[in-house]
Amino acid sequence: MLQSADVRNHLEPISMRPQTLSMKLIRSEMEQNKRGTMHSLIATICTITIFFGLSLAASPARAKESVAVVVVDVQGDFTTARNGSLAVPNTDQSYLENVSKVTERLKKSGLPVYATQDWHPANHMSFASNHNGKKSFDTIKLSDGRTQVLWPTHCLQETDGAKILLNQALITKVVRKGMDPKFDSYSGFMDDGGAKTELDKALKAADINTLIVYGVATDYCVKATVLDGLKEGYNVYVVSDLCRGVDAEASKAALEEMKQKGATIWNSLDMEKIKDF
Ligand code: VGL
Ligand code: ZN
Repeated sequence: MLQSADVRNHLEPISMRPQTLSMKLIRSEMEQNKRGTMHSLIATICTITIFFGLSLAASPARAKESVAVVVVDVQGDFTTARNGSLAVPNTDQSYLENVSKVTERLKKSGLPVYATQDWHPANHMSFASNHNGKKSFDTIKLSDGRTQVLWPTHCLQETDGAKILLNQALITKVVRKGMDPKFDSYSGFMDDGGAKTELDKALKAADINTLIVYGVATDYCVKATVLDGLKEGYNVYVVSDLCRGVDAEASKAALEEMKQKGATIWNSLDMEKIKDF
């Protein structure tokens, strides 16, 4: 015979069922609400992800270019326009006007313009006059095995021939090189002894990661500056119709080497190409 307590014990689970059910219903409703919230949260996250994914796809996944112009050694002594002592072929007045016109356009578009300047003391090792029995364009072997071309005296500090032939107002900063009599310095970044100029520091301080380079001479200072720029990690664009070389064949080979090593060679400057830099 069942005692009332036993009955209660026996029945209690049953009597609780309706309550449990309704609680379960409430709970499942709450869970559905929670799930709803979760769903809209996931949907939002998806939307944001897709949006950013698409905008990343639209602009390639690379750091935005911060661009500077580097005009290499556009100085009197390197030009026929000024009867320079080391005049590079085809550097007449129309070349200078073209360089000025394009540089002005770039400057007006907001880009800083760095101009390198060959700036030698009279006792510079690259001058033929400082080597007994040697004449201009002879070569000598240096003690470390490198070959050095001997040049006519050029770009002597404080002389007209050393002047940069660009409107001063266009130039953000002049970077001088070749002041150490012991080392030549074709590169705007450093001399042959490895001593750095101010260029890299100035560009880094201005957060520049991309260079547009042109000037003289294609086969010497432009080449060396471009190759060092690539080594330093810059994206480098060379505007070949604004470059002039000492030797035509060597200049062609120099442009090829710049390209091989990662520079982009533009035949001419197209402002359209740089508008989304
Ligand atoms: C350069 C020879 C000697 C140049 C400078 O600017 O390319 N060439 N010094
Ligand atoms: Zn020089």
